[in-house]
Amino acid sequence: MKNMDDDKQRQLAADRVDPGSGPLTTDQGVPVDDTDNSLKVGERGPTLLEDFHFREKLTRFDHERIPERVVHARGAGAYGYFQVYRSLAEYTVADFLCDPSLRTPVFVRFSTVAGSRGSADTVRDVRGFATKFYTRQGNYDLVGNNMPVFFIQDGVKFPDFVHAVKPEPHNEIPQAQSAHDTFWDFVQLQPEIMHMVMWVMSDRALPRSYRMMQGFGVHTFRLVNSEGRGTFVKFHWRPLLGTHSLVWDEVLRIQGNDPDFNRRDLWESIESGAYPEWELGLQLVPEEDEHRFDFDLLDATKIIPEELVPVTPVGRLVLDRNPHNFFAETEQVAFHTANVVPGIDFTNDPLLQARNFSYLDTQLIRLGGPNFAQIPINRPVAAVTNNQRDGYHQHMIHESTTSYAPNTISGGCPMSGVVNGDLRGVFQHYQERVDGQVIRRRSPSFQDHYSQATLFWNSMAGWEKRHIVEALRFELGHVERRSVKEGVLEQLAHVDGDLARQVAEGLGLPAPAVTTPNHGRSSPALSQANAPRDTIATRKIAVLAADATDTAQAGELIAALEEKGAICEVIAPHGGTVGTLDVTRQLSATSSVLYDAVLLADGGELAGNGHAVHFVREAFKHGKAIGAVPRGEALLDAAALPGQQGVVGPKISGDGFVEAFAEAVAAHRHYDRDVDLVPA
Ligand code: HDE
Repeated sequence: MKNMDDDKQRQLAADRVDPGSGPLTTDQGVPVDDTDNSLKVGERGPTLLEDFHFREKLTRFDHERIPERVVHARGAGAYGYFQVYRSLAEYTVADFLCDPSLRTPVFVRFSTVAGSRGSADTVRDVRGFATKFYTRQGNYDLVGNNMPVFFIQDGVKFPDFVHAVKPEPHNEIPQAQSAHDTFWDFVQLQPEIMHMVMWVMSDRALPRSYRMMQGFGVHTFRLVNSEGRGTFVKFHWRPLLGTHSLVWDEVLRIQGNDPDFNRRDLWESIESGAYPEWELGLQLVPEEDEHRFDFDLLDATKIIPEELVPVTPVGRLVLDRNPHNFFAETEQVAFHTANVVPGIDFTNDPLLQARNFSYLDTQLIRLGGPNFAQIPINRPVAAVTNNQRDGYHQHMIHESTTSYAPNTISGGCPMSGVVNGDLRGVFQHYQERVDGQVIRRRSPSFQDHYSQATLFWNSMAGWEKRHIVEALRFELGHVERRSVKEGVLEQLAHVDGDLARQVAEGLGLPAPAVTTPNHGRSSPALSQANAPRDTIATRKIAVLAADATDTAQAGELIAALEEKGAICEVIAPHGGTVGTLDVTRQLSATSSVLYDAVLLADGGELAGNGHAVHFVREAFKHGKAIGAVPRGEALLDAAALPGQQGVVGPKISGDGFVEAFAEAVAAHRHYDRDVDLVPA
């Protein structure tokens, strides 16, 4: 069911305008006779200043851009709803978490971090996962990432970190990449980054789709119930489609083939009715257990291993509606970690504290003044009543004669929401006792920078470890200064000696002499190898066909795979049709990297087609499932693949083939193939 009529959509409807078929007018509503020629003295003469339409049109154009976000500039968003499974009143008074019958409207924006607005989607980077809940008690923003930890512990380091990872200041190179000297120089000097470096060098930084990645609130937050009791909480989003990644070589090629890969994927899936879904999970820690762990809950470079505190599923998020206008909605949406509602509060995590300053501050410059909460996408569905007036772009016409409190002239309005001492429904800050010396220092409980980086490494499957080593070799291979590489190797040696040695070997540098012994602990929940792989829903399968293809048979296979939720596209040497099948794209105009799997519906002609052979080899190199009907055997032979892992057919057919192929596709990637020999 499309969520057309929630409170937020009803509110937005009043702001949506359709220029329709009316006459062209100026911004003042004056009809314009001609927008193709400026007003001139004679047909070849100078343009006149009095041409107000021409001046307005150019002025508006000159002012079309607002500053892009200083980080997370590139993104894509969608509307949907959140619904809790059961009341969480035991932990929180947040209305939207206590009423299972309530669907709270949301807007979610996914993003990359380092690149500019126009950078490619598939880069090695963290992904933002920011959710605005339009609750009846006001807007709540959960501004998270697809990785559960962060680069730094204290917000005062954020400008340093961002300056280091962004393009270098002298030549603004490289775009949307961490593979350069300044980032790794920062890494070698700031060991708290090492846990996050492990995540960013892993496949988590290459999500197959925004719809197939986890989300995390990162910080420890606090839920507060009606008795004022606090419970520490970590927020987790889990995608129903599973957590899946691309491979590095593929990522590089997608950047050229489709720089909008993730954005398009989100848009198309929602347009087609395949609404992405996540489950919200909570890790709950009673206040009295604050010091139970060998790390500090306030340290955003640490996870709470799921084996210590399980993730309890509490609700679901569904995205079911694309925005109507990218700028008005996705670009102007303004998230802020301090947008909380009664029942959700902060902790003293020094990173979170800094964010609570930074997000409001950044919107003032980005959106041009203090009234940005009145922009339709940002406006709460809850009533806004206060004495804040004036400033750039005030859209409301406040009619009261007073704008101060207390007052008698307006009967004391707007007045505190506390009626007869009843505090329910108003935001009350959690009452925490804090004592301490005013001091500019990091807590000793924040000093262990390596144990969880090692935990992450130990938890990886063999192929995940291989990918991390390859990623580090690539990144450090792009660093020019030997001293920086050596400094990073020394840091890696504190995570795991073998890891440091493998990276050093690739770089042709000596392995660090001093290594820290590995503690040997692991957390299986961290490995993507342990994530469910039980569906082919929305996986894109390229069906390679040609004029001689038995299209009746291919059509049946396509129908059977689509029945399981896959999306099949027919790729052929030419456009138009082959037999009874419509060709989605001709071979020379597409690439295997845009698909999750390949079905060889024909061989003969295709076996002699370089594009087709390359397509199959490249898909194999990237670990994708390959299915071949008997007629496809010649193409399979021409591709000369070294190995059969994830290759189905051509000897089996019918239902057995469909089931076996679907299983291979659901596995997502077959990483243990020997691909070094594949010339693609
Ligand atoms: Fe952000 N971050 N951040 N960040 N962040 C911004 O806000 C900042 C941090 C995250 O789709 C900015 O509106 C500081 C952690 C997301 O619009 C800015 C610190 C996490 C988005 C800002 C952090 C995030 C942002 C830029 C360290 C994961 C995109 C434009 C103290 C939990 C939201 C803007 C969107 C955006 C500051 C650290 C996630 C400048 C100072 C940790 C998903 O305000």
